Amino acid sequence: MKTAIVTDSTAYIPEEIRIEHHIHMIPLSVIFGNESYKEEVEMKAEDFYEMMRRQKELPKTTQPSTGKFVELFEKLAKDYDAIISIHLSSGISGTYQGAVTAGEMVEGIDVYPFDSESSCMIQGFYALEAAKLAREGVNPEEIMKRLNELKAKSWAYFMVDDLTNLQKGGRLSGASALIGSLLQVKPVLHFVDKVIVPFEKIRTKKKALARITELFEEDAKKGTPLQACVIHANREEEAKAWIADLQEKFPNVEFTLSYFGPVIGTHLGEGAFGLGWMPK
Ligand code: MYR
Repeated sequence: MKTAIVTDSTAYIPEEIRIEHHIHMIPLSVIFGNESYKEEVEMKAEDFYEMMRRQKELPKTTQPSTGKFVELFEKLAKDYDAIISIHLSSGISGTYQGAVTAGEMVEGIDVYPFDSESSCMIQGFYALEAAKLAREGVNPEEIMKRLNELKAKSWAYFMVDDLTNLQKGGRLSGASALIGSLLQVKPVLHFVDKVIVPFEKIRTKKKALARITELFEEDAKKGTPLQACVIHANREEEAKAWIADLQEKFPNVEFTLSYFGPVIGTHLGEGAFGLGWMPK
């Protein structure tokens, strides 16, 4: 049984790692005015933040079309028996639904869409785990079971420098009065039932990062071996310093440095940070 692993660009798995693990990637796009760029292919994070800073209008983002999914799945059907397609939360993007619809349209291959209910490197960890199991010849149902087990024990908290982008892009859920009261602070955010909601109202960035570290610590001290990722929106040096600090406190945890690329960066804005983790 040969299973292909597909994920979308918002997992932000670097190209060389995708190639090494035979992970197929379908890009979402970011749109500036009339120009659309496939992220990770035509637009990299390095260029994106500078471009966003220069524009008055916020860029927009789009999911891959169902046609692009069909094209990819039909190509994979020539070499594989099944596909596991791992995507950003269905509560913030139609990408997962695109994979579901295309999976129903394509013949000759079984497609198993997986809703990460999160995004970024958390989604990347699922794709890497699925790729490892597929390489070992584990069947797709078992791989899906493992991914669902990991999902039940995975966490992600993040903070943005400014809530405006999230609010304007319509990706912040919760009572509007509460959201209004958050605009001047640095709330910690997380996913609940696939959508982004405020977790706690925190006044400063320093305190927000400390609170996220504390939430991680509560889980890490239970002793389950963990893998974790620190994710940043164009703040690599600060993210590296945070990882160094975390690594010193939690020497048994495997930390990965990752980034919010153009599509997620459009909604979170520059200066956002996140910490995600799950069992190893
Ligand atoms: C689309 O246009 O379909 C893409 C919409 C993407 C919305 C992104 C919202 C922010 C996600 C934050 C993820 C943080 C994970 C740690």
